[in-house]
Amino acid sequence: MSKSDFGLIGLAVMGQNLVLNVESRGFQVSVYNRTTSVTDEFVAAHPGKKLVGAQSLEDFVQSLASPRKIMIMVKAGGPVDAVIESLIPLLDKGDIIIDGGNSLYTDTERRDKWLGDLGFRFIGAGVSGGEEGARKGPAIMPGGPASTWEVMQPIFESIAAKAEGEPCVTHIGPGGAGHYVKMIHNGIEYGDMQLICEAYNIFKAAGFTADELGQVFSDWYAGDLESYLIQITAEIFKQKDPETGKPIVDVILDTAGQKGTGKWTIMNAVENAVVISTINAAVEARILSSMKDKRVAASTELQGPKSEITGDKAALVKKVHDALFASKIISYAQGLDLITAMSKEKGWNLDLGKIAAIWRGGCIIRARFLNDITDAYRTDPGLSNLMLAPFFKNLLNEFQQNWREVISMATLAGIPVPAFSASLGYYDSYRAAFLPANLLQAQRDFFGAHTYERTDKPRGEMFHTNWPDVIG
Ligand code: NBP
Repeated sequence: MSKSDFGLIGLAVMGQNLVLNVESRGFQVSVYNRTTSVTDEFVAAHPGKKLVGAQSLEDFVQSLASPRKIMIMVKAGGPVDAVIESLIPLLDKGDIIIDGGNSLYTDTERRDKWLGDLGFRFIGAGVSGGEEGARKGPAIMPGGPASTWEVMQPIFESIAAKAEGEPCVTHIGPGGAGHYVKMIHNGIEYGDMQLICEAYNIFKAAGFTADELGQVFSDWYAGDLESYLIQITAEIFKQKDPETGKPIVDVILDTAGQKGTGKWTIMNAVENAVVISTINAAVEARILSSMKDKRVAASTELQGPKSEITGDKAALVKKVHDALFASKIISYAQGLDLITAMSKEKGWNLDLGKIAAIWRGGCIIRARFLNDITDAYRTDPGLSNLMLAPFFKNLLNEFQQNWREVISMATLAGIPVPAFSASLGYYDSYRAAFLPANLLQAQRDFFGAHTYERTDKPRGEMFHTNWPDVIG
């Protein structure tokens, strides 16, 4: 039998679909899974396809053409190291290992050095799009040496989604840059999802039925809010539970799960002193949602207004559209700001125009307005914040009245809108020539002699006041 062009280890949902995608582009693919019955079942389920199922890692490695191109698609963390360790004795120098899972970028940096020192080539590639994306075309964010990317480019470009005729894959940067950008993608995804949920909660308080909500989101999908997440939300509202006949959304328990990427994004933002308040609010909203028992108990203890919104439904749809769109711009602005900061910190020289361009297809955050984000960074690669690009500046100005009204309305009705509020708080703080940090500096100087700068003296010159003694 001829040697395979590509090998994949880890035949869970992502691995299986990626293999079928690669095979469908004309490549022969070898596959291996720790639990070998999974390999057998997978190969047997796809007769006539150019698949080689291996029972041992040795057979798997031997079945691959040189230089070997091996993608690992296993659970992030220890399993990735375990697979790499068992592969190392079987490989030749120059072989390429690609980690396609959601690995923490610092793990990718460590593996990049580890494998590089041993003479192997390593790519840490973020893959987005879930099961369907993996099968039909994901967005791929590969990081590693440019020379290794060039070897992988034909396969990656053939399996990636296409947007405006361009493949949704590009060489992101060295080392852990690919997994880093995937992590921020996921942070933005958290923000997007939470904002949609807050819009839903307002509509729910205004008495919208699931059918009406399905229509609102379908209409939004047909307009400027077009995105994958808006599309699936419309479908969710239309779906009925086969057991009860009720809308499925009404029988799903309101406690959200999360894996690691949202939390990692927040930790990285704190380390880089970048504000990602919308994404923070989204992660915290999931945490609060998971405290179901405490919330149910507190709901009869802590008082608040009746969560009811009245008024014209069509007018409310327009207002919430504007609040959602404005908040969404902020969520992307914050995520991209963090990428900019990290790119500087690490000397990665990341191209935000290219990153926005590959997010236009295949991935979970794909959205029509990513075309406008791409244009904004292509026009001005040094853009200091997305909000300041003329297109987005105008939109934020156009939407801000309704944005403020929706947050006020929700707040007065006691409906939590943490991500909408965090987004507006960011907008208002960012555009504030004055913030009350003068008082904060006075407090710091009072209790800790931390000193302060003065408005009437050059920056950098520090002053201290002899404050009164308040003890005793
Ligand atoms: P999982 O993350 O559920 O991992 C399951 C796979 O890992 C199985 O093939 C399992 O083999 C293998 N595995 C484990 Br667990 N420990 C192993 C070990 N010590 N040695 C060898 N293999 C081991 O699979 P997934 O949901 O397909 O995701 C794969 C990667 O892609 C993850 O990093 C995930 O975060 C990322 N990702 C997932 C999605 C998604 O929508 N699911 C989207 C984007 C990215 P076994 O069969 O023997 O247990």
